Amino acid sequence: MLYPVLTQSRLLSDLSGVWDFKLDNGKGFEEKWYEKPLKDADTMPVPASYNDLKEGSDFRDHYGWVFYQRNISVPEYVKSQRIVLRCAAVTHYAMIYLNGKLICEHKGGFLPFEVELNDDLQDGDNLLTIAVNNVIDYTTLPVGGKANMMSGMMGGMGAGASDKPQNNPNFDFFNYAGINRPVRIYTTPKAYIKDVTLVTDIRGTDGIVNYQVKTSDTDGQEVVLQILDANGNEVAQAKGTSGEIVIPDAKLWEPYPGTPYLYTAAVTFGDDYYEEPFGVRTVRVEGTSFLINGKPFYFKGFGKHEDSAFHGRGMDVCLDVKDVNLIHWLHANSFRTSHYPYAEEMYRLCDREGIVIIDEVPAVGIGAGAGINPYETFPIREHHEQVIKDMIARDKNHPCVVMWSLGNEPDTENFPESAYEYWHSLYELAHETDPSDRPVTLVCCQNNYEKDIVTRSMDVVCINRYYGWYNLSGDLDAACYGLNLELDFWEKQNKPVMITEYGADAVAGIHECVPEMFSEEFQVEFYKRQNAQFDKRKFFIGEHVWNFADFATVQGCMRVDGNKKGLFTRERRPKMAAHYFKERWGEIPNFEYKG
Ligand code: BDP
Repeated sequence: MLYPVLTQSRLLSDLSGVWDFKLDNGKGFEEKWYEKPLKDADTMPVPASYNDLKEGSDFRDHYGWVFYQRNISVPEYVKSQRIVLRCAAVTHYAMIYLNGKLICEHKGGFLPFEVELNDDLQDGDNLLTIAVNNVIDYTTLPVGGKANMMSGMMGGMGAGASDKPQNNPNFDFFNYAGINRPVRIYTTPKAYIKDVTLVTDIRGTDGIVNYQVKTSDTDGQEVVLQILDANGNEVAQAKGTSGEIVIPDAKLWEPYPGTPYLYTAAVTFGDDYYEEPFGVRTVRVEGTSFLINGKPFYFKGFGKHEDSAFHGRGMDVCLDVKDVNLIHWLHANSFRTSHYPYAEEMYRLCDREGIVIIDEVPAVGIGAGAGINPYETFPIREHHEQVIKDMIARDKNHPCVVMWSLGNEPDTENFPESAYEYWHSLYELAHETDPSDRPVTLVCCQNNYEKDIVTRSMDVVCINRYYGWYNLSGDLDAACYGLNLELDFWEKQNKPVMITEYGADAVAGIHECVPEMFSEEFQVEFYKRQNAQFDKRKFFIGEHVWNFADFATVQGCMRVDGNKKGLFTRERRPKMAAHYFKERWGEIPNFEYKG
């Protein structure tokens, strides 16, 4: 799906601002709140999560529907155009009404969807209502469970004490909800460019671009695709809906501090014109190496979250720019969009800034506990397939995206055959769907890796490990011993292996002479000791720290004011471990680290 841009043929209007808002009291649909202006409406910014913006647990812990509302009107002179309403992400379920009529529904909180307005727009003001549901359960991604996972031991004892419905995330991040990303209106001519796909390759010093343009009409107008360099000069051109273009002496897209050079594919179809930035680069797994432009790459970075004060999970380009700058400051080169696809603006930024992304769908929490096979009890396969397809459709042209992650920490140990059947078919789907056929992975949790037959079947083995924290807590000698036992196992699999999560909570400002858990010193020691083990292994292709910054999560007895495993605090102040990694990563090149 194309990102909405302002061009010579397309008008773009951003509906960000303060909207009317109301929490559903159980009567919203019965009383048809979407038909009239909301009574006693609250104010609410868009885009943002609503949870932290008004005081009281009715907001923070609201369960169910909320209603957002505003008027929209479009000038007469655009009515000859196709007028599209596009939501970049509504978390987790959206119903859109225009003048009281339901015009669109969408499931899934992290990917865009759109609807044409032409047939429903009236002259003058139109009442736009977006009803949003935040309920997570066995049918949604991410998955909600029967009990609050973070409450751990207490969950069982308290169960049934309250009949108030509440969300119980099967995952460790706050279930921020609302209109988390921009709502925009854009126009196109009636005959328009539907999609552009760009697959790049390198032949000698030339860049090869295999392109495909989908249009609304198949006859009549011709498609022209020009390749523009970074100065806007045409370097190649082709006609027709698909073909191969050669860019002589192409400049490659390389991760920073290399040059992340971007070209633009300028597409003309009749009256429509669209511009898609892209980079010429290749990605491939060979033996135990992950190759970018044919050279073995070493991942230095983190799992992140979209998370900040006030905004919750609301899109915040200011924070994105700050984070990317901190990534550069640390000499890191990559991150995983744990545990859901991020806002499109972040990928566009990373294309420009040369940051490498592992792009993850919101499949987190696929495990139901003792004796229950999630693959038989969770009706999620169809939705999971849909989000994989939608994520790839959205992100396929980004040079920054080098690998797809099908999910985070599912049960792969208790029902190994079911898990294999489930995940391997999704692995094949992702390969079939991506025109660039990027590597595909699944991020696996600390488990009995000898029983797990899925993780080893991925293109890259991605492991989350908490030796020295959740197990062998505080004992770093034992942690290194356990880690090495496991690395010996992986060595025999002849696959590239990276750690996608490892870390220790550190409360900023807690210091100890002898490194003890929760101190900043322990966090540094934890990383120093384990990194030394990774450095000895040639097949080990990367280290992603958990987490880039402290983040909000559901309350529970294992969390003090959120998850504190960040290298930075939630306000982006560096802990000692940030300084440690800055030094370490400053010495590790992007390429050929392991020879
Ligand atoms: C891992 C999860 C991650 C958690 C982390 C932790 O993948 O979402 O936040 O553990 O416990 O298991 O800090």
